[in-house]
Amino acid sequence: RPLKGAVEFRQVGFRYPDSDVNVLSDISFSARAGETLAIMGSTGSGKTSLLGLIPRLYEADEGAVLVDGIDNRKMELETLRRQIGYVPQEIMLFSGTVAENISWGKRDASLDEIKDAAKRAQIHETIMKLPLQYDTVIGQKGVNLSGGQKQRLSIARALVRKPAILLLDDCTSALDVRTESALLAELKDLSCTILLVTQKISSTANADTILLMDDGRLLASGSHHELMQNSLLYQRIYES
Ligand code: DUT
Ligand code: MG
Repeated sequence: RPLKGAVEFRQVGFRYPDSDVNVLSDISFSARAGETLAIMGSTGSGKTSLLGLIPRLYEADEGAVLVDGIDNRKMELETLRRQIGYVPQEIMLFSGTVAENISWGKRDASLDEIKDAAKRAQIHETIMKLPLQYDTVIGQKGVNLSGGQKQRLSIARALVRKPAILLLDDCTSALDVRTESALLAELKDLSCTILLVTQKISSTANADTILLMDDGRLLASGSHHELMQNSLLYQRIYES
C-alpha cells in the first residue's frame, strides 16, 4: 500500500471571514507522504491559520490545498478529517480519566492502543506514576498536570487515531530538548506526514523541510542545510 498523507499548498491566499486583509498570501510548498515539515515564524505570521486550512477549519480563498493530490474542498469533510491528527496550540483536557482524555477522538480505542500512543508521546512513564495510572482523573477536579505533561497527553490523543497527517501547533514548547527529540524520533517511526509549528531551532533538526513565515508570506523554505546557506534570517535564528 502506498504511503498516504501528502500535503501541498498551491498559491494559497486566505483571509478570515470577518476580515478583508489576507493573513496568508501566495503560499506554496509541498510535503511528500511521510515527510516532516517544520514551520517557523514570528507571532502572528500565520502559522496556526496555515495548519487550520488542512482539516478545513477554514477554506482557502485563493489557490488550493491538496491532500494526496486532491483539492481538500472537494473531499468529504469526514473522510478528510479522519486521516488528520491535529494538536492545537491551546491544549484542551477535560475532567475525566487519563485514558478517556487520550481516547477522546477514538472512543473505541483499546487500552493497548491508548498505552501505545502514550508511550510514543513520551508520557506513559509519567502516567504509571499517577495514583490510579490510566484511571486517574485529571482536569478541574482531578490531578493537576504540568504544561509539558498536558502537551504530551494531547499528542497521545492525536496519535491514538493513527493519522496519516499529524499537525502539531507549537505543542512541544514546554518539553526539554531531550524529551522533544525522543518524541520526534518516535513520530518519525510512524511514517506519517508531520507539520510541526515550532519556535525552537532544536526541533527543526529532524525536519526534511523548514518553512520560514513572515507576515502571512513564505519568506524561505528548504532543508536546514539550504537555509543556512541561503537565508540570513534563518542563520540569525540559528545563532541566537
Ligand atoms: N487572526 C484573525 N482571526 C482569527 C485568528 C487570527 O484575524 O481568528 C489574525 C491574527 C494574525 C493573523 O491572523 O494577524 C495570523 O494569526 P495566526 O494565529 O495564524 O498566527 P501564528 O503565526 O499562529 O501566531 P502565534 O505564533 O502567536 O501562534
Ligand atoms: Mg499560532
